[in-house]
Amino acid sequence: MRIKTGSGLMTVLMVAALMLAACSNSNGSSSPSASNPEASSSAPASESASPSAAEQPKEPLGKYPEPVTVSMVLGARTPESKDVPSGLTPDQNGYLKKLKEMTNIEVKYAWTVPYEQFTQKFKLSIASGDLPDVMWVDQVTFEQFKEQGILGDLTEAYRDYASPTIKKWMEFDGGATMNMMKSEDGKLLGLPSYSDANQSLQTLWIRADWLKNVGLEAPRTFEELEKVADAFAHNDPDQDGQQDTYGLALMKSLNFWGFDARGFFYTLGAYPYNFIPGADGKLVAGETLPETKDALAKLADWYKKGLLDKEWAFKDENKVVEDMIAGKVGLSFGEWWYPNWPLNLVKDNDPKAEWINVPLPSYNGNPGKSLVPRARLGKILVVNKNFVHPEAAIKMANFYPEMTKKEYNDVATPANGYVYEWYEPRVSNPTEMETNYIQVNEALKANNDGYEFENGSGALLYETAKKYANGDQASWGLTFSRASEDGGWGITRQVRDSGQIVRSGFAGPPTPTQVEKGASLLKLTDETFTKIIMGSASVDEFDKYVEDWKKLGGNDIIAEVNDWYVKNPMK
Ligand SMILES: [Ca+2]
Repeated sequence: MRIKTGSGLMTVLMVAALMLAACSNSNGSSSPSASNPEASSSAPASESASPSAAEQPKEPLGKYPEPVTVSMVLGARTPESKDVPSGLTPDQNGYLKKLKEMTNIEVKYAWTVPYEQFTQKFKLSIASGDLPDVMWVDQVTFEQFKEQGILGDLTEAYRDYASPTIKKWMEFDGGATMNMMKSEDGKLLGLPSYSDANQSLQTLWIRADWLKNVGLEAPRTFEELEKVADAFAHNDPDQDGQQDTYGLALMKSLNFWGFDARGFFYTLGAYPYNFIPGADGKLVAGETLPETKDALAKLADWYKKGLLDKEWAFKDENKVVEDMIAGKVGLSFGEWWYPNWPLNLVKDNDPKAEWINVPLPSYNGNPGKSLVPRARLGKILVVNKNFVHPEAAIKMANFYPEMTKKEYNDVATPANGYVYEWYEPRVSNPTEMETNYIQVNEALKANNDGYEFENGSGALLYETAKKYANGDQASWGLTFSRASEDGGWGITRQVRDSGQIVRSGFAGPPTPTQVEKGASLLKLTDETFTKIIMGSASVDEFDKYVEDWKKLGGNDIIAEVNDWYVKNPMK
């Protein structure tokens, strides 16, 4: 155990820790600080002499003997629950009262504003240099603060105080996201909230009842996929005697969050809109590669053959979803969550509709590999370098998951003034999807109603899956997205475990050239790709596009993302 002797930690706790370290740690090299005169002299004698203080262990939710004030700022969302007592203000939040009771941490807001005004107000604080002790920031702000040397070191506070739960969450992706929060000399400058990047993995959703009607199997190759799309467009898969269906759901943005072309591109080994490691280890822009040209040629061919909706370039996600619900399309690339929306609505509208989920087909003998982003990063917990209690920030992060435990279910309610929307930092649980999946399937196989689920959402999912097994169709969406072995998450984790994925390499904030020219380059990309697919530009326009893209800022962006990549290598 190494003991920090720098500024700020010379408190009662520190002294307690030093004494503990001196007592319990026989590794002589690691405890010179225990006898460091600076350490003992900088702590007020009256406090350090207190026996109760000396017994303070480094506990994730350990209570300070004296109140510790933490300044923060808040953009307060309107609470979702109508049960929150009217007139309650953020400083009266039940979570803050409980935090004080449990840890003696007293949050004081320098200011609070409605959520919509936060960014503007916070910019003013940054400009004036008047920053609070603990902050919950986005990645752009994090990088800016890091650059400006504003951030305090959380390395030891994390090591000594992070709860087993928080540590488990941080280690879930092998520490990859947390490593992005480190300074070049390895100091931890932020605690990230992130979700499982595999949630972005692309699979293929197909109407199995239509497959049966046209006499085909679920496609395993691109050629088979094309046959299915052709049959869905031309062979009356819904058997109503009308030519009223098309082959593949596709919305106007090729790179979106659903019903877009990502899965099609990935099937063909093309990764436009992403930076992926090239043959020489450097990152390359997927939109400039020959695989993307090939995929665009295929899409143009599908369009020409009538496998795509003629109107696809004018349809947003809502229009495409309308088509799915109306039974006009039975094939869509997408993520694990589709059954929960909108496929459940398709079934509501047509009880015969039966959806299955399969991995991306292979192409030219190569398995389809979905892109998985390097990170799905949310907010980041940081402390001001002038803040003397960085461990208090870690305790505050430990506190929220603690409050989600069963024993607090009846206490931490909106009616009691507990407003989760106002409590920061709220680090999200990246393991929830996978843990729930594993535990629910264990419980289902053992038919064990007494199973101790780690998450409340796991218990709920188990109940829902049982209802579905007993014939409740309304429970299909939740069950088939999150629990079924052949459903959304079931197939996603199968693909994950098979290793048939490609990781994007860049997960930094927008680079300077991206900020300046990214939007116009994106417009160039979208317009060119759309024209090629619609046949109003030839596929060979692609070569000219690549030249233009690079000249108009793309080359600078590639250089910048590689600069970031060198500093943030993938393990
Ligand atoms: Ca028809």
